[in-house]
Amino acid sequence: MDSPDSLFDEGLAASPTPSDIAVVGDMEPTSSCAPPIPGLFFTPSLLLPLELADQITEFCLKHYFNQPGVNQIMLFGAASDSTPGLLAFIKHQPLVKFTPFFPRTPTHARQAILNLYHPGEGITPHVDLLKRFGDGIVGLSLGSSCVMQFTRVEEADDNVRLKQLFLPERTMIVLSGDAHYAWTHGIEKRTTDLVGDAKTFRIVERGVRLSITFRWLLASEDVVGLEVTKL
Ligand SMILES: O=C(O)CCC(=O)C(=O)O
Repeated sequence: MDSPDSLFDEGLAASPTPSDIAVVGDMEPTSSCAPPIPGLFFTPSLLLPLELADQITEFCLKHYFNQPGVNQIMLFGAASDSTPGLLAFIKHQPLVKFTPFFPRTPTHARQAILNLYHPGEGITPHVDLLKRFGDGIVGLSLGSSCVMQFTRVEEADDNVRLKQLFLPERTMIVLSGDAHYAWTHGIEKRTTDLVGDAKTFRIVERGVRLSITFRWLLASEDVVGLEVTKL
């Protein structure tokens, strides 16, 4: 969000002081280079145009998150060639060729989950419902950055195998294959993230983050509404 209250820019500390480091405790700096997980596609330089990002964020806040306590909305859309606004942008991004999200002849309904996170909030590591969604999800970060964490399903308790990726606002991530099914993804509840490498890093304050995650539904799943086209 490009609001005067956004903490994204003001939160950058050029060189963290020892007390900054104490504040972030045991966090490890995270880079915005995708960790080597098969099926994870991320290009940090690929940004949603600012105007489109602001427009979508404003629309969602006004129409979907206009009551206290609401932090998740699900939208559904029937199989269609129609790709308005946001979907039109996504459709033309090279990353999307790694998912069957835009087949030549659309036959599957689509779903968008909108999640709103305030600083300090996150999402428990999970694998998406296997029986409901097809492979290949597309996620967008709007309004604020965050660090997404990935853990191999069969080693879910082993922090050594934890991989992390810094998702700046307006970036897009694609999870397919192993990244979608053999790894959990989640966001730790934090108000700050440590970004960079072990020698050069900065502290980034989290602001209010809206994520939009697009999935497509398997044939057996019913379509519950048609609203996804409003994005
Ligand atoms: O906020 C995000 O980027 C992730 C959302 C997510 O994993 C979900 O809704 O299942």
